[in-house]
Amino acid sequence: MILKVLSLFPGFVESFFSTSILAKAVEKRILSYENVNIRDYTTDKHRTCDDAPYGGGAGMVLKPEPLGAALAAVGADQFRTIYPTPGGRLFNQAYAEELSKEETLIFICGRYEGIDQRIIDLYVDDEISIGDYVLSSGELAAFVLIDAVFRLLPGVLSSESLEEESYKSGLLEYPQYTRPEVYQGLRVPEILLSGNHALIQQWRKEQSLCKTQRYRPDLLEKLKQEGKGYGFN
Ligand code: 6GU
Repeated sequence: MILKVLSLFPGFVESFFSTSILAKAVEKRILSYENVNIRDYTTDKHRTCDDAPYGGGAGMVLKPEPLGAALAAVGADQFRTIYPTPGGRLFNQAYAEELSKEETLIFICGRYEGIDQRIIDLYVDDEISIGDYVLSSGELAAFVLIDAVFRLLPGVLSSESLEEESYKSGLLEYPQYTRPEVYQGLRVPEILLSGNHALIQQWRKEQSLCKTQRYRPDLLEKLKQEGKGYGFN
C-alpha cells in the first residue's frame, strides 16, 4: 500500500512513520509513504497556507491554492482521498477493512478551522471522523486511521491475532493474564490454569459478555438486532 500524507507538519508525520511497528512495515515493503509539505506548494513570499473565513468567525481556513496544487501533484484525482475531520462519517473496523483494500490512500491533515469546501468538492472521497470529540491536529486523526488500516495488511500481524480481536465477534475482549500466578496478592483465575480448553473458552465468552454489557451495551443491542446471537460461534 502507498500512503501519501499532506500536512503542514512533515516532521510530525515523519516521526510517526519512522517509529514502532509501522516502520517495520515500511522496512518490509508492505507499505511506502510520501510525506508532503503543503507549504512547498505556496507561491507567495510569506508561503501563506491559511486565511480568514468568508462570512466571519473564529479561526483560520486552509487556502485552496497550495493544498489544491499539492493534491494535484500527488494524483488525488486518481486515488482515494481522505480528509479526517470531526465533521465526517464515523470511523469503525468495517471502514478500516474497506480502506485496507485500496492500493493507494491520500490523507489531508488540516489545522485551524478546516479546509476550503471547494477542495472537498473537487478532491475528497471520504470525510472521516474518529469519534465524538475534537482534536487540534488533523495529523493525530490521520495517524489513528493509518494505524487501524495498515495493521490489516497481509504480513503485518499474525492471522490469529486478527481473528481473535474485539469487534470481530462484536464483543469486547476478555481479560488476559501472564506470569506470575500471583501479583500483589492477586491470583490468575484458576480456570486459566486448568488446561480445560472448553471451560476456558466458556469463561472467556462470559467475561466478554460482562464487559460488553458494562461498557458497550449498544454493541449487545446491535448483535441482537442483527440476529447474530453473541458472536463467539
Ligand atoms: Cl478526524 N480530526 C480532528 N481534528 N478532530 C477529530 C477528528 C478528526 N475526529 C474526531 N475528532
